[in-house]
Amino acid sequence: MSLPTPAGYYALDNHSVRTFLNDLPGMRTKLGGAPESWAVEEVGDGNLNLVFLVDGPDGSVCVKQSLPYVRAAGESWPLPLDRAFFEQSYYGAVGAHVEGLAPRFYHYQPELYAFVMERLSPHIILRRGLIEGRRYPHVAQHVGEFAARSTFATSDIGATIEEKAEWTASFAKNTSLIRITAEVVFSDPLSESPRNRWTSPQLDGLAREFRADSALKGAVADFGWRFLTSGQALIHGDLHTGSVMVTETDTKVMDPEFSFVGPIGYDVGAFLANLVMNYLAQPGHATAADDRREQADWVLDQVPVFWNTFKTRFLALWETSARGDAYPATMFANPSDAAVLAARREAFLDGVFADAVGYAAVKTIRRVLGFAHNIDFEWIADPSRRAPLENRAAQLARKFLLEPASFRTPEDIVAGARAI
Ligand code: ADP
Ligand code: SR1
Ligand code: MG
Repeated sequence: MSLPTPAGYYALDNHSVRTFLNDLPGMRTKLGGAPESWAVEEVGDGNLNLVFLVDGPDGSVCVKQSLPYVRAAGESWPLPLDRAFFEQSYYGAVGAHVEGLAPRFYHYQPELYAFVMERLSPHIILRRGLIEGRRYPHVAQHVGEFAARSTFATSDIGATIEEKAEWTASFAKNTSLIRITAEVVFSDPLSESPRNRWTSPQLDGLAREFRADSALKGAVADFGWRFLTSGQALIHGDLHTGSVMVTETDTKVMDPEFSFVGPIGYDVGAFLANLVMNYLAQPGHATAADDRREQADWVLDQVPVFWNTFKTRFLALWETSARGDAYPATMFANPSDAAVLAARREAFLDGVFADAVGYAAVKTIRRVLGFAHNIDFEWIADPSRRAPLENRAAQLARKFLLEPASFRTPEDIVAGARAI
């Protein structure tokens, strides 16, 4: 049963979304014409929400609304509506820092748990583009830039104690989605959970073996603890390739409903993991005309591009825009302090990288053995072709977790992915 909904809430449909927008003067002007003339399509293909694209003669918008349950599971998995509040709060908190890299935000309607944003067009979801064999020359740099700017600006290096406390307190209430992550990403996949699924029977042995691997479970649990307790910055919380929309030249990061003050490496690791999974899945999308080897190589090459952009931009912001209370400039005012501060900055970024590798591993295992899989693998229709590729991803993830000393640089990740 889905949860009782508060007064004033109703789930929008293709008809009522017109009335909703027509009653918002700014939106009526933006779309132009009469509501009956607007083209409306519900395109939600995510796990949780309704998403409407509305096109009028003068413009377009996108409306996203929470449902009182997990869309991918149906009403048997109730879910509070407040994720829309946190998604729009995230845009409010980081929007100015990630100008051009996220959709423009227009309006939040609290009682409907719905908001209106820029309709991205002709953008498509990055994951789909990569599966189709397309390349996006700027995307790894753009997402690295987004991750650096959003996390730096909301960390104790880029923001004051008082500012960060506001985000920490407010986003700590995003408990429904923090719980979903704690369960479906960290604990379920290596437990006996009725929500888990995998390519069966091919991967039955893998699922059993992973659930019996105490060392692996210990490592995942350590990262689960860090996820819940490392309040380093306001993070997106779900920064996979399905949360990025692209054209050849433009990149927009969207869907930040899982945001909260957590570990920076969780965002970085999410994107890394999804590049590596796409790389490993490419042979499953090969055709007689295209063996996908070049595409796979290109995707894997984006791992260092993404990390190096993130690191360079984070360090540059630290140099120019540190106004927070951690590593305060006043404490490192002597010229002789410079080398120590530079070493501390390097060590901090090394720590983010080590975290990212661990989170990447956890997020890979959940896509093979947990509730929510990704289309990189799911769209390989033949299970006997899909299973070995998923198995490779899981084995690589196990190495990331159990042999962390072997994965200290993005080149180590590239080498590990090629070798698996
Ligand atoms: P969920 O939170 O349920 O995962 P998403 O935010 O991922 O939903 O959105 C689902 C789909 O809606 C995306 O895959 C994308 O195709 C489409 N979409 C979402 N936001 C926009 C937007 N601003 N412009 C155009 N399409 C969008
Ligand atoms: C129950 S929802 C599972 C997943 O969907 C979202 O995209 C997040 O990745 C979440 O973990
Ligand atoms: Mg979502």
